[in-house]
Amino acid sequence: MTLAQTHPLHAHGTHSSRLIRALRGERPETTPVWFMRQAGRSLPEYRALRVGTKMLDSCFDPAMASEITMQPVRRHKTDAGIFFSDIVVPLKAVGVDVRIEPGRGPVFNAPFAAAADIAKLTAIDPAIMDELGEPIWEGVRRTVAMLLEHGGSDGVAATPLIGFAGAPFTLAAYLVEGGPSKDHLGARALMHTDPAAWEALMTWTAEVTGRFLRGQVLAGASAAQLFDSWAGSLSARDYETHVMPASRQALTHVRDLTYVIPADSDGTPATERAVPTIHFGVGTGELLPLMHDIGVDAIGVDYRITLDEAERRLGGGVVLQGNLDPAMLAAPPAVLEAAVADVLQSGKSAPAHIFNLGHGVPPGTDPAVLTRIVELVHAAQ
Ligand code: 1CP
Repeated sequence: MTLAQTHPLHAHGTHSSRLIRALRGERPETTPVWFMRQAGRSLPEYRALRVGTKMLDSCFDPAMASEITMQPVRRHKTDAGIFFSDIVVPLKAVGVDVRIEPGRGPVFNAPFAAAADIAKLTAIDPAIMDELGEPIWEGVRRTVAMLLEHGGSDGVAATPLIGFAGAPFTLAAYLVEGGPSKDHLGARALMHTDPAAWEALMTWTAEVTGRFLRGQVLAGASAAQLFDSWAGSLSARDYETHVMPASRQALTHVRDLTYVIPADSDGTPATERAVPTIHFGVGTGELLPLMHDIGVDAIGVDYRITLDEAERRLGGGVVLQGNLDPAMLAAPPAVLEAAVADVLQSGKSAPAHIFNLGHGVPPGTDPAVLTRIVELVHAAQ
C-alpha cells in the first residue's frame, strides 16, 4: 500500500484529534469523551425531527441521518460523532424484512432459526451491500462535511466520526430469535444443535456487517466500532470457537484502510496507520482478552468491572473506553461528579482512555447531565 492509495480521512484533519490520538495509545492532555447512543430519544431536537418518520426510514435518509448525528456533537461538544444508524441497517439494505418497533427494538417478520431459513438468507450475495448501502454512505459523506464545518472540540483538529457495525453474534441473536430476547438461548443453542447452519449464518453476517463498516470508513468515518452487545451471554469457550472467527472476519473489511499522520516540521516523516478499531460488549468481563485478540486498538468496557480491573484482565497496555454506569445519569450532581472522577482515575491504568458510558444513554436521560459530564471530563487533570 502506498501513501497515494490512502484513505481520504487524511484530508479531514482528524489524525490529531483527541479521540484518534487516544486510539493510537497517546494520552492527550484532555481525555476525549463521547457517549454510546448520544443521538436519539434523550434529545428534544431528535424527537422533533423524527415525528412521522420510522426509525429505519430515518437511517436511509442521508439528510436526516447526518443531522441527527450532528445534534449531540453540537449540544454536548463531544469529541466524536457516532453515525446515526442501527446494527440491523445492513440487513435491511440487502433486503431482509426487519423493522424497529419503538420501545422494543429490531423485529423480523420471521425468525431465521431453521437450517432452511438460514440457507435462504445466506443465498443473498453480501456484495450487494456495497451498492445498496449508498444512502448510508451518502449520509456519512454529509456528516463528515458538517463535522468539518463544525470544527473540533479542542478548537484545532476536526471532530472525527465513528462508524459502527453489529458483530455477527449480536446480529445472529436477533435473527435467530426474530427479535430482542433476554438470554439469546435460541442463538446459543443453534451453534450446538446445527454447527454447520450456525457457521453459515455467522460467515454471511460477518460479510454483510463488515461491508457496512467498510462503506462508512470509505465514506469518511475516522474510526470503527464493533458492537457485540450480547456476547456477554456466551461462555469464553463458545465465544472462542463459534463467534470469534466471524468477528475477526468482519473486521478484515477495514484492515486495509489507512490514514496518514503528516510529516512534522521537526523532521518526523509522514506515517501511515490502519484506521483505528474499538470492540465493545455488555457483561463481557470474562471475554475481554478474547475480544482484544480479534485485533482491535481499544476495548469498550461496560460498567460491571472497573477500568483498572479490565486493564489487569487484559494484561496491560490496552487502550480502554468506558465506563460510567448509565444509572449514574439520574444521580444527584455530587454523586455523579464523584463517579465521573472515579472512572477517570481508574482509566489512568490504561495507556490511553476514552471516556464513555458503560452502555447506551437511556432514553429518559436529561441531556443537560450529558453536557455537564463532557465539561467535567474536559476540565479534569
Ligand atoms: O448515537 C448513537 O449511538 C447512534 C445510534 C445507534 C447505535 C450505535 C442506534 C440508534 N442503534 C445503535 C446500535 C445498536 N442497535 C445496538 C448496539 C449498541 C447497544 O448495545 O446499545 C443494538 C443492540 C441495537 C439494537 C436495537 N435497536 C435496540 C436494542 C433492543 C434490545 O434487544 O434491547 C433498540 C431499542 C434499537 C432501536 C434504536 N436504535 C437506535 C435508536 C435511536 C433506537 C430507538 C429508536 C426508536 O425507538 O425510535
